[in-house]
Amino acid sequence: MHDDLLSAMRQSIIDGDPDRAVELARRGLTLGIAPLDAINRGYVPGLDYVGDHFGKGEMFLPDLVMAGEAMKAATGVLEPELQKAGARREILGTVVLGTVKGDIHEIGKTLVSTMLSASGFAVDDLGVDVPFETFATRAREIGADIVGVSALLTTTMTGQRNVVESLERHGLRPRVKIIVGGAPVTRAWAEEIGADGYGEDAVAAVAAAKALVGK
Ligand code: B12
Repeated sequence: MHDDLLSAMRQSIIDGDPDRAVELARRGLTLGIAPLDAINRGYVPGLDYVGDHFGKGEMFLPDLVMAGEAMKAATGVLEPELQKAGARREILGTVVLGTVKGDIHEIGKTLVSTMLSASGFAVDDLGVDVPFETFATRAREIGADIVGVSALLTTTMTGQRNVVESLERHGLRPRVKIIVGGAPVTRAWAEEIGADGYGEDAVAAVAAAKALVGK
């Protein structure tokens, strides 16, 4: 169902066309496509295509930048819809979330943030390129239950280990739990660095967070 629309969404990312991506997102909502389906089955395959071709040297940095801009434009339309589901719920827990230092990838982290709030978590989103220590200082300040660390580069995922160590140094472990994610991150990596949870996508991130607060 809606295969043509989903493949047009994918193409709008490959073309790096924010206006088209927004128009298709609005059309998707009108047709009753679930926002998360539009993201995961429409737009993300476009990002994967651009990422693969960039990796092979067949697409270039401007293509990556424009694909990212188109994706942000589409999620700008879809995320408020995801958010609505979370209105007026009991708070399940507080999460400090960010993309680790040296890394400016924000799309997946922001999607995780939206899905966590839509599921009843209070989320303090620190943004991107977040210094290791900031996760710990913020978690202490607001009495967070969980710290979530995103990394999209093999060179920055090692920073997730620094965040775990920083929380230990601040005496916040094991009370404050840590979840990690991002394209190169695996469950095995999460275990190796001593994180408590891992999520391969935003839905799994919510499941991991709920398990850690016992819900
Ligand atoms: C868009 C994009 C960009 C955009 C980002 C725009 C933005 N505003 O975010 C821009 C142009 C800035 C960019 C820059 C670069 N990029 Co880039 N980028 C991508 C691309 C195509 C898509 C990433 C994305 O948004 N995916 C969609 C989201 C929804 O998925 P996600 O991020 O994986 O997030 C999901 C899960 O991972 C998980 N998750 C994410 N975070 C968290 C956190 C927690 C706690 C949990 C539980 C779960 C979780 O849930 C999310 C939602 O489902 C990827 C390729 C790819 N397919 O991943 C390359 C990619 C990540 N980039 C890459 C590279 C090399 C770069 C650059 C170094 C390029 C350069 N030469 O400058 C720079 C690095 C800049 C920096 N210092 O960070 C490489 C990384 C290679 C590697 N192994 O390290 C990739 C894989 C492309 C490739 N094949 O070569 N990039």
